[in-house]
Amino acid sequence: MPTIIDGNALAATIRGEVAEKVADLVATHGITPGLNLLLVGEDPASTVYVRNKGKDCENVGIRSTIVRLPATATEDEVIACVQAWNADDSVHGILVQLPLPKHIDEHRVLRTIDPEKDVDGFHPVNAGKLMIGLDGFIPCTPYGVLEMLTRYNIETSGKHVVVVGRSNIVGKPLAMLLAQKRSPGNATVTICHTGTPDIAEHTRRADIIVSAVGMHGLITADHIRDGAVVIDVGINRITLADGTTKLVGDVDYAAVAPKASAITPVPGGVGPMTRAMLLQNTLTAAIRKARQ
Ligand code: BQF
Repeated sequence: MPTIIDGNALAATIRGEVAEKVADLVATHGITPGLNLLLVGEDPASTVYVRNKGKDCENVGIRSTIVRLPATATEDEVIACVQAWNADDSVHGILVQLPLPKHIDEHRVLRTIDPEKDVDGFHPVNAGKLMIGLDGFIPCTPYGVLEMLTRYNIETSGKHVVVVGRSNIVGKPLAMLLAQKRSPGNATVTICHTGTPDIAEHTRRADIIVSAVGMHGLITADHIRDGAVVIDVGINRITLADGTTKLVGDVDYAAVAPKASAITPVPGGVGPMTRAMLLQNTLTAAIRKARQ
């Protein structure tokens, strides 16, 4: 059976490391890192995500403030909130929970965030820095995947990675990061997406498969070559026959795990790492500010 990559345990380790460094920053500079989170509307999943991110902050000594605006808030109201936080020196990180209601231009909102406070790494400046290998902020999910590969000593150099999914949040940045000449990285990267006629044809040749699509059962045993590493970024809520719901990934875990050399579960895989790397990015933002 494969190595189960334990995202909960790894995230707990990272939270511990962040907590120590936060305490250090408080002791040496009198600076408490602060994260402000904006939630627009009442999407149940988003509400839970934001609440958990706030709790995570509390657990490591990062100050957090959650502001909720109604789904009817205007784009200008959202922008005004971000601008106020840009101007506030006690706010080191700004997170606008996505997705935003349809009448709000997401790109315009993300462009408004000060790139040095952009702990989600979604500002075009940080996307551009990532693309050319400069230190900006790496989006939390790709960052979490890199940490999983590093801390489980999974070699990427010279390997063939197939990323399924091309979102700006996961697929595209992760593919770029893994192709770069550094560690982890230096991989040959293939990106598959909805325009790929036969995804399995590509994934069967992969040493490492990352699926970030959001489609339960997309990756089956037939997609995997023996001994591949499987990273499941998908988070899908499905309803069982008895009416209860559960979280599953993109990967048919029961069928794929026996063929894999290492695999991430859902829940308890990449998801907790996403949350942990937000704390790391917020700490980094505060440290960079302290050094200015
Ligand atoms: C787990 C997210 C889609 C759209 C917007 C742990 C999270 C999820 C799962 C979590 C996600 C997904 C987040 C698990 C944050 C990841 O144990 O499997 C943690 O909190 N996530 C988000 O903030 O916005 C999203 C997915």
